[in-house]
Amino acid sequence: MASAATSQHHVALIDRNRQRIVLGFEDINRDNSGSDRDFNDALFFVSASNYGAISSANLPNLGVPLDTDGDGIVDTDDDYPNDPLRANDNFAFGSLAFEDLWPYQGDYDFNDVVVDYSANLISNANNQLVEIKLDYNFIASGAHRNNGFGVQIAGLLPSDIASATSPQLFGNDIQLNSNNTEAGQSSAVFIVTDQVKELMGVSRSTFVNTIAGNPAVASKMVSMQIVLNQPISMSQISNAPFNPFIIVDGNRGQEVHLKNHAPTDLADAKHFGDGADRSDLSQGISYSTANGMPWAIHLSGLNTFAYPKEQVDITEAYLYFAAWSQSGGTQFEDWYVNENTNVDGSKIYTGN
Ligand SMILES: [Ca+2]
Ligand SMILES: [Ca+2]
Ligand SMILES: [Ca+2]
Ligand SMILES: [Ca+2]
Repeated sequence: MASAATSQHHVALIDRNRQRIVLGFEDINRDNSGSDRDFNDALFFVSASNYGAISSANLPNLGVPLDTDGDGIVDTDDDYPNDPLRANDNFAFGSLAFEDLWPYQGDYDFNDVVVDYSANLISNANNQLVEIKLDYNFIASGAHRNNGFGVQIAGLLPSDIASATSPQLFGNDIQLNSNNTEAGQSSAVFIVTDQVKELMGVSRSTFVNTIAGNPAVASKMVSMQIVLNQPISMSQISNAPFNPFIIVDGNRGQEVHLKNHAPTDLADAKHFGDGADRSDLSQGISYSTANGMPWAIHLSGLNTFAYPKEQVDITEAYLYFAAWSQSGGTQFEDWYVNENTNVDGSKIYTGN
């Protein structure tokens, strides 16, 4: 006869992932040296047509971490524990600033559109992309013009998109497909708004948050949800912010992109090479002056670029901006970090 401590020869465990009870038996007296006490000499499971009817509160867990949605990612690692199609958030954020007089350098104040972004690339249990969430927070628009803003995601076709949030449109210049991608584009393009100033609730003639002492205008957030028809490899698309651009003053063909980012299919090619622009699209060179100066900048991981005051040339506010640009971004990478020696604070917009 086994002692009280060793009399048990049967265990009942709950397998919450498969929604059943597992019964295990040890078939040799546990006080006998021949007993390996592995409790697997006979295994049964008990299932019920209504799992919720089983009282399992007192049953130990089988030892397998809980995976409620059964997608193979345990709950503690699953950002969407109740959604088998989604598993992980992949966040990136930064700030974008545009100069709108391309192909001319203009006043070069880089505050004609200033917009912060947060991107979330949502992947499934196979690390494939299933959805993109984009938040754009419009900060400033110091311009005579009412510019628009959009983003091309190279690697995604318009037909890859199941649905996208409707853009904030105020005019009639933008044509959309039924899934809210822009019509006439070979890559997926999402217009966020055609008129930043209308979006921010100000008149066309208002310079938004660039002139010291003028009334501040609240920033305006636009959230975009882009759902794919089928999961795709994460490597099929580039990293955020993808290929953002402004549309200048309702002229759909007039786009301004980050340096060496391609124009979309709807960009008017006739201005490449005009003014200060020395684009050579066949060489992948675009929106660049002869010495490598851009018309748009992206600062990864930064919340709101401290942009110049209205009509202040960025090279006078940030003393190493030109050297950074002309080096192709390899030197003075911290040109925008305020260390007193590289920034003229009197030329940065602070609201007053
Ligand atoms: Ca899961
Ligand atoms: Ca999940
Ligand atoms: Ca400007
Ligand atoms: Ca400006």
